Amino acid sequence: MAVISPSRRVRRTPFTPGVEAAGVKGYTVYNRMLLPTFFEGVVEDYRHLKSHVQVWDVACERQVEVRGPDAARLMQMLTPRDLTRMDVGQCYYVPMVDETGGMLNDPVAVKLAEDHYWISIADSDLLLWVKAVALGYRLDVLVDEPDVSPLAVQGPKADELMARVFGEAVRSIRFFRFAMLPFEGRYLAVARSGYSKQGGFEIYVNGSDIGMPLWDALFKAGEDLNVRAGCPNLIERIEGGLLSYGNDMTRDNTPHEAGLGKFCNTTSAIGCIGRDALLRVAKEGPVQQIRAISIDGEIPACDRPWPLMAGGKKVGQVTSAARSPDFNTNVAIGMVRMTHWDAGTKLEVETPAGMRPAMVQDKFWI
Ligand code: THG
Repeated sequence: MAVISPSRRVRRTPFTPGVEAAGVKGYTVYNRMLLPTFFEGVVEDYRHLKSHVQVWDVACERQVEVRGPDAARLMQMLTPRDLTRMDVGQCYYVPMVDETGGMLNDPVAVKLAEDHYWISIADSDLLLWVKAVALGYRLDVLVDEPDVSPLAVQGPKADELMARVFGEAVRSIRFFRFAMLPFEGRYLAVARSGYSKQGGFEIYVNGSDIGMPLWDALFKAGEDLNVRAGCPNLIERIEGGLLSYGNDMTRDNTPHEAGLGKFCNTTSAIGCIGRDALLRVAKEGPVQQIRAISIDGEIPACDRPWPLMAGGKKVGQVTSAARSPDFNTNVAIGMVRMTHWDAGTKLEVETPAGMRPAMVQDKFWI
């Protein structure tokens, strides 16, 4: 296997020394930053994530900071989700689209104050878009990338580990809300969220200098909990239907096609970019949509879209796939045309290793 050659363009994170000491075996690049992909092995990591607790270097979930008198106005321009009821202390999963309704990113918005937000971005250069929108509309806001690096604590023992480091207050944090909790004299946003279905937290580490001290504190406190370094797990995230921007949807897709129509309030989110385009798709409905798909037989890594076929015609594509030990099938995410998207529909998927039988599922596995 080839390596990723280190250079300034591929940024290390505040936690990279810890990740390397833990024996990281695979990396990908996300927002021009290192993101671990496995430690022991994808299957070993998966089993451990579902049984114990892991600490994830997800610093590559970079923040776009929006601060100033027009912050709320800019945020509402950036997403078709209605933000009028969003309180300080809340996180919202917010699709962001261009003027055609094409998805630009699917970040988590974090409301720190009435005039202060972070946009915790997926893998696209959203900072440039946000800066350009703010400049073009002459808004009174500062838009920048702060020195904030998320560290996730995920798995069934995440509450216990976090309570030992941040105190019992973490247990009462509700899903997609955060509390400001002290670590080494600095207050950090600690949210109940994360890119797994196993439960857990994300710590928005404000200042690279406390990255390794926090990493070490979590490992010291979790020794008897069998804490390990981990990372977003391909198998578990497909089982849970967690979408990956750039893989499962791109600028070619609307949020409705991506199954994110429930996060779009096109009638109330007035003034958002892409509203007119989305009003049309919301009214008529999408002609293709994300589906959970099972695949039989041996499959390679999915590093390009695999055509989904029915009667010799292309009716969609698989964009993420992996063997699931717990569900004893290959679990996959695909975009399927309306004519073939009903649960139980039998299809064939054209993988680089050959044709494989596939079936549209009624829901994701977890
Ligand atoms: N956490 C934070 N930032 C992120 C991610 C994250 N930025 C990049 C990427 N992940 C953005 N994409 C997602 C995708 C799914 C979810 C969060 C971010 C997610 N979805 C839940 C679900 O689908 O079950 C809950 C959504 C909801 O109900 O609001 O958590 O993971 N900080």
